[in-house]
Amino acid sequence: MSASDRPAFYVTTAIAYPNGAPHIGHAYEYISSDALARFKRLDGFDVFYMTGTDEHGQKVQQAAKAAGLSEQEYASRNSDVFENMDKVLDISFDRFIRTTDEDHLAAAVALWERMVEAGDIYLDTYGGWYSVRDEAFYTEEETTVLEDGTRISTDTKTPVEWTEESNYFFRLAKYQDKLLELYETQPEFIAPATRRNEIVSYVKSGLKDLSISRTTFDWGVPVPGHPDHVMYVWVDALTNYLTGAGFPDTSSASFQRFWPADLHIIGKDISKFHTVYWPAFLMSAGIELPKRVFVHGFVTYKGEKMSKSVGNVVDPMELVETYGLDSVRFFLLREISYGQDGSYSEEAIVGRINSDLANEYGNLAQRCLKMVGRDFAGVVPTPGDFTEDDKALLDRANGLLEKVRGEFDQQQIHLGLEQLWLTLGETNRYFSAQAPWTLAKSGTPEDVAREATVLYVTMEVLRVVSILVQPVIPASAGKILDLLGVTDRAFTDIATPLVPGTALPEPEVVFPKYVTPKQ
Ligand code: ME8
Repeated sequence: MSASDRPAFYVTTAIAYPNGAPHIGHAYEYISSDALARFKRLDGFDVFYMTGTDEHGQKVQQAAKAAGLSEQEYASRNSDVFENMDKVLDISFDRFIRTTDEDHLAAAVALWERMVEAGDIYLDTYGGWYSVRDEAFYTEEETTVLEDGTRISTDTKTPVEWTEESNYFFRLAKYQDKLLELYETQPEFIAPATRRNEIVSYVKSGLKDLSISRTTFDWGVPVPGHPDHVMYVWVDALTNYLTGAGFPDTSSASFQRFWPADLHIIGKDISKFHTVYWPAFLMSAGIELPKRVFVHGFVTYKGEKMSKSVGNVVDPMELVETYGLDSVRFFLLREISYGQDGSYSEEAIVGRINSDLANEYGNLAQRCLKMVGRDFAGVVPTPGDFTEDDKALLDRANGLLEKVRGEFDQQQIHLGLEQLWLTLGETNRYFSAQAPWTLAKSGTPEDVAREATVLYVTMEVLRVVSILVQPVIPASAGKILDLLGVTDRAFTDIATPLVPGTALPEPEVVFPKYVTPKQ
């Protein structure tokens, strides 16, 4: 099927501030959205998956100054670090966007002009408590003064400074009712539901117009016609999702195909920007709204927030070095309920590697395939009639696609994995109960025929599970599929069972147990 025959699916991550090295929270967002993108591709969609870096604003400008580099140079260097990490993590992005890209500047200007045309932008003088770290203004009531006299944002604990300037404003208050109507009529617009409830009460409590330009620094997109102002970094940043689809050329094939975006994946600290400001900007500009914003939780280290000062910041590259890429990908997606906060620890990751990957999956494949090698000349054995137990297990495997798809379509990645591992658990119990090694030992023609059936059934379940787990652990699922002699790996191929007589490669261990090195 050519791309144009397949339904389109546009999924994005937040674009990171390249003002430092990527951390495990970034890696988590990329790995989880990558699993969702890969799932859709295998499920027959023409996927456009975008990630990138958010390079303008005071935060990046200050970091560049501190590093003694120009903003452009500094942003480029760090953006490359992010892009390189994506490659190490096997993130299957179709575009890595940078907000300094030429086409993005044109998109940001076009969005601004549309909001001006709608009469939603005006000039006013404004004073407020600005947090550079959050790139956000706070009202007096939203701040707290510490004992040493520093004022911070009560919510995010970041320092704020009184900032007064003549700014352009966006008529956000005007969109309050329209936004509430959106949440009401399209409840799936914000997920999980707890996040939607938070946003609904936030908007109900009243929206103020939003300051959307700055004159106190110049590292940003110049406001059209008023180059003494640069756009507020969030106006520029959010527009990246439109740029990716080909905006401002709304009649282009890509825009027609991929806009509105199907899914924005973001973390919980930026839900307001994506579910209040962003739809309001788009309503003003007369552009269709994205279909869904899914808000994931934060990754903590043993339940504690990671911070440079505490010294518990986990470098994702180091984790991959220690445990292997697929183990890290699997751990993050299986351990943490997607949409909630979750914690990382060495013990937890080793536990997942050894129980879920090495024992339940790898060892089952290894035991089964070794017997196929030894007793059936290394070709897929020919099954006899299926017993009730065989049929029950095969039916279960055949029903997996629908169940796992149901979970992935709601971004419940952990529950999709749960389905696969429940089935592996069931298959391990089946394998022990059928004891094919005893059948092999007896050696009678009936027992050997039965052994062939048991091994075939086990291989069939492994085939289906491996096809379905590819989005999460692409390389290792691929290796198991190689060992099973499976070349057709899309979800539509699940319906086509293994062909008896297919020659198999020499079995090998795909998931070794992790042994913690002695200190
Ligand atoms: O917010 N666990 O960039 P950013 C999980 N440039 N996710 C985390 C996390 C953690 N501990 N810490 C951060 C920005 N994140 C803006 C986005 S989008 C138009 C502009 C997530 O580098 C965070 O929630 O601070 C966000 O989704 C992403 O990492 C990038 O954060």
